[in-house]
Amino acid sequence: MKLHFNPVSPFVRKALVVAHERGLAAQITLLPRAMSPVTPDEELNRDNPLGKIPCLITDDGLVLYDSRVICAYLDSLGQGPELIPAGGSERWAALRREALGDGIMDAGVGMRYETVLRPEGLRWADWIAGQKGKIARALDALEAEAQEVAPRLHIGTIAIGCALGYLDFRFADDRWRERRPRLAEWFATFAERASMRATAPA
Ligand SMILES: N[C@@H](CCC(=O)N[C@@H](CS)C(=O)NCC(=O)O)C(=O)O
Repeated sequence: MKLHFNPVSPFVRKALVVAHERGLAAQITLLPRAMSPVTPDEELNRDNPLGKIPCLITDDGLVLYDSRVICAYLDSLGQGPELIPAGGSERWAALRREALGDGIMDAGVGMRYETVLRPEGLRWADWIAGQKGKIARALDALEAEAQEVAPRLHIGTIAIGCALGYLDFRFADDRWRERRPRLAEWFATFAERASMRATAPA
């Protein structure tokens, strides 16, 4: 398998954590990409018309995007307990938490583009404040349910772990841990997993 990748993308990290947890990481060749919404990469665009990473090319020649599809594919291969629960309330709780983690990453990546890529005179403070509000509310919701989040490794906890890792990497000054001690405690343990250590943003 081949993966269009960048080591600082939280969505790529999510796919790679799943690959590590399923014992598949060694089967993936990484194809480094350094594109952005304003500096497209033609090779990536040929595989993913949306121009986004992660994008996986399977050994059968299937091209898969986005991270949710790739994670579901990797979960269908590999070994050990499945990361996407097959059914029941556990499935919907895991998928909902995946959406929450992905949403934090979407808001964070969007803010990063707004502050780094967009020319200074065109930046929009209200839009950035709106994204910060999404992240703050999502973190508060996770703090409120931290006890339930903790016990099981699944796609939801992986997405949340990658989202918190991205906040530490790009927005450390925002100090998300303040007022969220239970989530911070959960993440301190989760971040020590071998899969998380192997994929930490450089
Ligand atoms: N929903 C997508 C989001 C992927 C995404 O936003 N990736 C960013 C890098 S972190 C990207 O490729 N941005 C380039 C662009 O938007 O043109 C997923 O889950 O894979």
